[in-house]
Amino acid sequence: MVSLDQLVEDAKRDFAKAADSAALEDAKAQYLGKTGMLTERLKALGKLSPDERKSAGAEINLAKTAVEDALQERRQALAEGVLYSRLAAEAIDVSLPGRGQEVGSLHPVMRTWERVETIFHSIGFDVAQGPEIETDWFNFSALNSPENHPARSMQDTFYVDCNDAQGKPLLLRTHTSPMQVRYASEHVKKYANAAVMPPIKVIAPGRTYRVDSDATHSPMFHQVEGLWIGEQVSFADLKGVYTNFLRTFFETDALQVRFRPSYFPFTEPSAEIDMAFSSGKLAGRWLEISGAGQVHPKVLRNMGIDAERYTGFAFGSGLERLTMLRYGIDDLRLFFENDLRFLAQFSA
Ligand code: 2U9
Repeated sequence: MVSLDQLVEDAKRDFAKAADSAALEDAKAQYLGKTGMLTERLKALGKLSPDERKSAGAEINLAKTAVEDALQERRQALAEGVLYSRLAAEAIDVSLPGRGQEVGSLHPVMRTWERVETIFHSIGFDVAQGPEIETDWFNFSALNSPENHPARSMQDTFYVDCNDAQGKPLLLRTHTSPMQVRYASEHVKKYANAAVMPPIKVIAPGRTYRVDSDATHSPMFHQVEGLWIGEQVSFADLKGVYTNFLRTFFETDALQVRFRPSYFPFTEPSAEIDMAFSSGKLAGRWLEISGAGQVHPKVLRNMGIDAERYTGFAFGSGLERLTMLRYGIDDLRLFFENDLRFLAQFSA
């Protein structure tokens, strides 16, 4: 039978040989397990006399403690080995350039949208909201748009395969005017019993749709329209409000503005509004920017307004056009390509 010292040495050697914790536990079983060598020796103590048992027991327990210490030490060494190899495998190369966190920004057309709202809000205009899928009444008929007008044809308007209560197909709104018709009609109902109807002052910005797609037209585009109706609201007011809007929007009092006679079914008289910068690449060139006019009496009546008592003006402008002129953008398609090299230039 080997000596206890030899047994302890053997255990230490076997533990050191164990390459992982499973092998180590196997080695442990040979010494400390139920039938392990040290366990067997402890069991054999029973056959000794009480005196012999005491000293032999003490020696075996010393050896057992030594084996247990060696086991514990090896367990810790193996665990550290596992940890270190994991740390080495998962090492982060802190010298790599970071992925960065890019900051998003508003689309340039949305910046214009918000800018227009801020300007008109500052002179007391409300902002209307409304559906993009409209009825024939709100989009065309209420606005005095003739039954045979080309805007109403399948080639010019996106129709939806679904009829309204009048049996007419729903459509994607071709301008933001229906929002103002809805707004004004609600306003009239709200003040039906008042002695005087407070003025209607509202702008309607939003997405609009037309069957049109080329370098200068997109099937979806943005408009902002405005409406001011009250007692004695005149064409002179239109000229003042709109000229001031343009000068504020483009941040120059040197901007020239002119009103040229035109025609729209919903306004009478009607005008095209042109503007000219006084400096820069486009200096001195008249640029068409908006349409406008005094709201047609028929349109006023369609909204439930007494056209003898109240008058007012309306205007309409493309948000893409305002944006292109403000930032010097020369191609409409840039707005819809989602190219970050373009969009990131508006992230200020
Ligand atoms: C109501 C009554 C009248 C809105 C108006 C225009 C003139 C106009 C175009 C400008 C460029 C559309 O985006 S564009 O192609 N718009 O010229 N729009 S007056 O007239 C209204 C609106 C609502 C109740």
